[in-house]
Amino acid sequence: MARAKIALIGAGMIGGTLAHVAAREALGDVILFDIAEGTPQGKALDIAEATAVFGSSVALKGANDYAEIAGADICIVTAGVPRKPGMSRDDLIGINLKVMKAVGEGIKAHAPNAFVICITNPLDAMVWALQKFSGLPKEKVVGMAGVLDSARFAYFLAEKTGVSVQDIHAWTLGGHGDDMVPMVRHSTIGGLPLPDAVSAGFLTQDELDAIVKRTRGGGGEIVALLKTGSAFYAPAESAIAMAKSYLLDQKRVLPCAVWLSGEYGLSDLYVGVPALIGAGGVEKVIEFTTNDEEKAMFAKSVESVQGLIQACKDIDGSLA
Ligand code: A3D
Repeated sequence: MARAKIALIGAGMIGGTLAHVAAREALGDVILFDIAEGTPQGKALDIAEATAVFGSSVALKGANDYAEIAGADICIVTAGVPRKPGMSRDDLIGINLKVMKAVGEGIKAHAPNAFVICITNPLDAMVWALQKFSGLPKEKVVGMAGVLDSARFAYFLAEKTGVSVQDIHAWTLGGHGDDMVPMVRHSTIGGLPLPDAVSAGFLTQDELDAIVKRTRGGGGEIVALLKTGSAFYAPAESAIAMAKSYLLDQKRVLPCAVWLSGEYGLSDLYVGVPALIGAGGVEKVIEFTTNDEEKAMFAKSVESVQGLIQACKDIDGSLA
């Protein structure tokens, strides 16, 4: 069977990390695409030389021409600009919306059968716009944010309780903004929902509240430390988990920004919910039961996403 073709649109910090991980895991041949001349070629060559050390038979190539992504099985989009300290994700909308238009048209022309994972911020609005610009089926276009936000939540819980991160299952839903919704009742430590883990003495309620707050600001914490860009290792790993679920038909249930058509009482927008990812793309949306407090937090987060989508429509009339 032919190797999968993985197109990485954007060869910056996340794109380069994606290429490295995809090559190490031998997920398929990698095309690194960017508008910057030399960057994708240099990173592809560097990683290709490393394959001789870690022993992987995949091919890597850098490109500045969309024709090179022809027939890609999967496209992971990080093209655009990241945050600098003091910026919110929403401040990126003007620049990154134009980038999504170019990327969407490139994918439509050359890789219309691909499964597309968008990472560019502000995530929920950019994946919405990318689906519109590309015209690809909605179940084949998803956004990566929930896997990362949930990983941060799980890591902070592991760090505080001393329980292996492997036995912590955390869920974060809603938009990828500071009002995202860490799902305390649905997240578990060794199978115990977090309220029960508090009762059992794994951590105090105050510690749990602080972790929820830290999770919401997790991206900003890294931006403040790095000063020149945003997180890239954990975002790349998160997108790889989604890509593997599609390429290997693993049917994992992962929190992703997906198109909703009635689920959670919402339609016509992308927002983070648990979704089953398999060879068909988004094969099912899982609806968590939510109490009044969770519903209110989710509604607030959705309101922010709707505001960003409206801003996209205001900027680009073709989206209205
Ligand atoms: P960076 O290292 O700047 O890479 C972005 C790359 O995009 C650069 O190499 C640019 O040359 C390239 N680029 C710009 N315009 C175009 C274009 N029109 N076509 C093709 N390539 C282009 O950024 P990064 O890799 O650190 O981050 C990429 C994006 O991911 C940013 O928007 C971040 O905000 C976002 N991000 C999202 C998350 C989520 O969880 C959703 C996490 C971290 C970063």
